[in-house]
Amino acid sequence: MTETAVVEVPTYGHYIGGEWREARGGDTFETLNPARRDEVLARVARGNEVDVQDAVTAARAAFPGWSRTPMPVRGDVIGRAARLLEERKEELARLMTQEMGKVLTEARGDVQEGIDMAKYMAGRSRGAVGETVPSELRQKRCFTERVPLGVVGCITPWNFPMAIPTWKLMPALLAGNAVVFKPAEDTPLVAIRLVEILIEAGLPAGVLNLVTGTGEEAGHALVQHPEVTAISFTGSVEVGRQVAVACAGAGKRVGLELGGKNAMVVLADGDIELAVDGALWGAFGTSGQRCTATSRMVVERAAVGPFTEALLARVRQLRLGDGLDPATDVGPVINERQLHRIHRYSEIGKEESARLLHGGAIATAGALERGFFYTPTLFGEVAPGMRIAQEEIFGPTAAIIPADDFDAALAIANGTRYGLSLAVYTRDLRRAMEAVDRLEAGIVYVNAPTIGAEIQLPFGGTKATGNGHREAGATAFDEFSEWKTVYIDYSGRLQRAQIDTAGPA
Ligand code: UN1
Repeated sequence: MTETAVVEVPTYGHYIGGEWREARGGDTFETLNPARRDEVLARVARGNEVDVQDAVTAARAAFPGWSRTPMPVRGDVIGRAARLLEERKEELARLMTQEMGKVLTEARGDVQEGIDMAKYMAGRSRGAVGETVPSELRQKRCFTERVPLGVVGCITPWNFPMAIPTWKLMPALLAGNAVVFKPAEDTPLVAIRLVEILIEAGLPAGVLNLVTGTGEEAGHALVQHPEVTAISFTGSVEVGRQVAVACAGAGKRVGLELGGKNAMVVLADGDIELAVDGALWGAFGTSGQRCTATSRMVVERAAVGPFTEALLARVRQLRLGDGLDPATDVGPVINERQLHRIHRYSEIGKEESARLLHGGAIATAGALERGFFYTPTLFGEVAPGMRIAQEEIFGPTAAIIPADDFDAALAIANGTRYGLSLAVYTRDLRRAMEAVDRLEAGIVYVNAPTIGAEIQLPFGGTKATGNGHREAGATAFDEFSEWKTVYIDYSGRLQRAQIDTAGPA
């Protein structure tokens, strides 16, 4: 007798005010494995404005106590979270591959980026947070310090389900804020694990609240809520602009980390083999689903032939598959909607008469049909103004754009609305430095692809990529704190600045 196995799918709630609970409306949604769409990993609470209200109320109540907790004590919590992340790195990476699709080595890197950020912030908790500045008056001290904002809403994307939440949560919490965290609906499980770790590390109830759900419901309610002082958002330009408008209307501070259309400039004097290694990793790592992905290769005309030939040979060898399989080079893309969006761009490229060198199709061979797999796609003879050279595709699609010379290559690299990450490959130091000066982006690489940012440096972009904020690095607190300037006059008399300033004694 055969029986159909009934697989029990675990259910997860929101974490509000120190307890796990169902959505008030009782609604849930499913999170699934993009390598096998029929594999439902869990059912998760689907939050709406009532849940967000509960979370904000809990955060407001916890804020005074947490903001007055000494920073090194807050840092100890983050430090313990770093150790727990490290202990559970492998388990977290595997979960991430199952939920998001990126290959296991990259998932380990994503978790490692979270560990790095937690360690860095724990260390910073004992560092200086302001400066002492001389007064023009005698017996007067002036200094600055940082104060938290209040309740901060952190809205994160699915492509770096651990790294990006830690870029936001760790500095926001360390600065003394209470947080409402709304992770992407495609990757709630990794977010739930991160919240569990922060609770285990000793975060008091209400300081961190998790509301899972969609951007339209939970995200929207968080952005609109009058008692949320600031929003930190990473996602698309389109949604980011809506978030910015809503925040402007409510007088709310907002940090935006949006899209990219990153380019590597390959000059004819560069190490072509090295550039090909970089292009392959930059364009097809994480199936191209990075805001930093190298989606354009701007190649000096003399090098176009050898570069294209070598890259094409490597692209042809890329193996698609489940990210848990060590033989896989490129995992699935996140969901069906993205799969079709990526495919639409292949059609657009062909309509624009770019030359399709490889791919351009949804992959359906064998087991791939069960998941959301897209063939690594390479276009040649792409003109800088084409849509495939201007719009963020967020998939395994790259465009080779020939350039007449160095100046033309830099102009093409700079010629999009984005400004996240740009790279140059050259052996000529003068041209490398000239490119560093002239490339218009928040991050510039020399002889390395456009991906690979490290957490101890500022991360973010210019132009439509952001709104001036930088995450991580020495700038990590800027988004999550206010400056307070303190003047202490111990002269015992009224001293008027700009008026009573005396000459030398
Ligand atoms: C992103 O693409 O959203 O530099 C973040 C990198 C990673 C972070 C990427 N360290 O590619």
